Amino acid sequence: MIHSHSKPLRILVFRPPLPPQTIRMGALFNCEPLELEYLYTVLHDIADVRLLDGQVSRTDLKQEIINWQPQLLLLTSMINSVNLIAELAQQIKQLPQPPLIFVGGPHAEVLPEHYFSPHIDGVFFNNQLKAIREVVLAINEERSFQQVKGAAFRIGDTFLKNEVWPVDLEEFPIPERPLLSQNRGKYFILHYEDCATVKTSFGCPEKCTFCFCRKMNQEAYSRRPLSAIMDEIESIPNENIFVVDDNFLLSPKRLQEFCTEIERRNIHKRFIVYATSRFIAQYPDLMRQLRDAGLSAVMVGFEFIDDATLAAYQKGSALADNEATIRICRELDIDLFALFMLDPDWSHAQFRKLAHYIRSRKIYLATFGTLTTLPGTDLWLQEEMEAAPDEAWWRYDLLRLHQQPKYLSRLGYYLWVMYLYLLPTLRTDGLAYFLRRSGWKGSLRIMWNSFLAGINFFYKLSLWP
Ligand code: B12
Ligand code: SF4
Repeated sequence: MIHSHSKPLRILVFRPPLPPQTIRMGALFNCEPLELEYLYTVLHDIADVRLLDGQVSRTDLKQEIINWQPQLLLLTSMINSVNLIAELAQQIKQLPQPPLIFVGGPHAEVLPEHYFSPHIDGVFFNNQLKAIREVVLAINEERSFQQVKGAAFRIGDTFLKNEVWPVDLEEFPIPERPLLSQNRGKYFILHYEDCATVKTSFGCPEKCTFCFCRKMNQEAYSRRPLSAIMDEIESIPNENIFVVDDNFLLSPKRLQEFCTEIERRNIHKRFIVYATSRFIAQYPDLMRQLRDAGLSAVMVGFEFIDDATLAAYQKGSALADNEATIRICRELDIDLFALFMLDPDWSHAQFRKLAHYIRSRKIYLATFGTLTTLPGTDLWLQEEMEAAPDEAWWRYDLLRLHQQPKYLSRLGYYLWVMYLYLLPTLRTDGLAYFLRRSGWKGSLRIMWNSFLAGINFFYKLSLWP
């Protein structure tokens, strides 16, 4: 647990544990909760701030609140924890002197109204770091905070949603990272151990209709100044850095500058980034420069294996770009995490085709999500979806089915998902790849963790289909 020196207002910042229904992939990746550290950074000079990461340590939140008596509880949430947050808030409000409860995070950024409940006092959806600081300053000075922009506050039975205000990325803070040092070794992505997280840009200018990320940041794409990013990277002791931008490889000019700065400052890191296959296919030379600057892994939304489906979802990349990406990454020895989508309307033949594609292209690192219509996306609007008042938001873990598969039983569908995940470890060339990347010990750990994730997958599905 992290806390700053004694200041007037006590603020507990909490990342809740995963809802019990969540199919845990935590054995394969767990990321530094940068959002908690950002909140610490902008608040610890005006309040006494404690950070609690419920995903790396077992925490009894209620007991923590009874013991420490914070006046403010800040909760961070994604879509899968909307119900859990509502339940937590309800329980906490039953305590004798409950704190004010504020919520933020990726889902609140697009759909703050999903958190409007009688037990929650405020929801932050834009320029959140500035907004929360304004609110805390107002509380400290005993002023009203209900007009603060970028947030919605409960007034009696209704929520008043204030206007948005522009984020000034020139001023965006460089986060202090107390949790990263305290939980050394607990944040990792597969074989990238002890991994820090950095965010350099917000939103994405592409137009994929299933994508939630491009709806964040008020549907705009904006970037932090490069000099601040380089200072931040320089200040991180960890070798591995996961850049959590939705799309890091966008501007060739900026990426050239990035490479130049890495060299000039003599920085030696390994970077894992998200990118599109169109960019990688278009700029193989720049990819080589980036590799020399430390780019070690790219996570690329391949999504589907035919152009018609890619075009139908307005994916700006074509199958030929995916093919070129496989080739370029292999030549440059960059880890390629290919992100695929599975459509519950597929027949066995279509699943077999995908399995064949993975095998024939020798793809060893891949994820398979169930094509999910996330609220707030273009797809959600196109399909005229509506959420039920008692919607089970924990189902939105991007794996679970939301409809009966067209040609398969539910079990049949999930067996395909499992098979596709296990495919690389079932092949000798896949094993050889892992051995080369992580050695015997690392490979055994990854295989053991995959096995545990598989057991967890079916255990959770049998309890909560
Ligand atoms: C890294 C990442 C992960 C990491 C975990 C990261 C984490 N910190 O918990 C891993 C890989 C484990 C992961 C898992 C999952 N993820 Co994820 N993940 C991301 C990714 C790529 C970046 C998130 C990040 O680190 N951002 C950096 C931090 C600093 O920004 P932030 O969280 O948005 O917080 C900012 C503000 O919101 C504010 N803030 C945050 N909390 C609060 C609270 C208060 C009170 C206030 C005032 C402000 C505030 O502070 C920050 C200031 O910039 C996003 C994509 C994206 N564009 O966000 C997807 C994303 C958030 N993930 C998503 C999903 C669905 C999941 C999973 C449920 C399923 C899955 N298969 O991926 C699981 C759930 C795990 C969980 N923790 O509950 C979705 C969420 C959709 C939604 N509507 O909520 C996203 C948007 C991707 C997508 N496919 O659309 N994820
Ligand atoms: S490229 Fe990626 S982040 Fe950008 S809109 Fe498409 S899916 Fe979303």
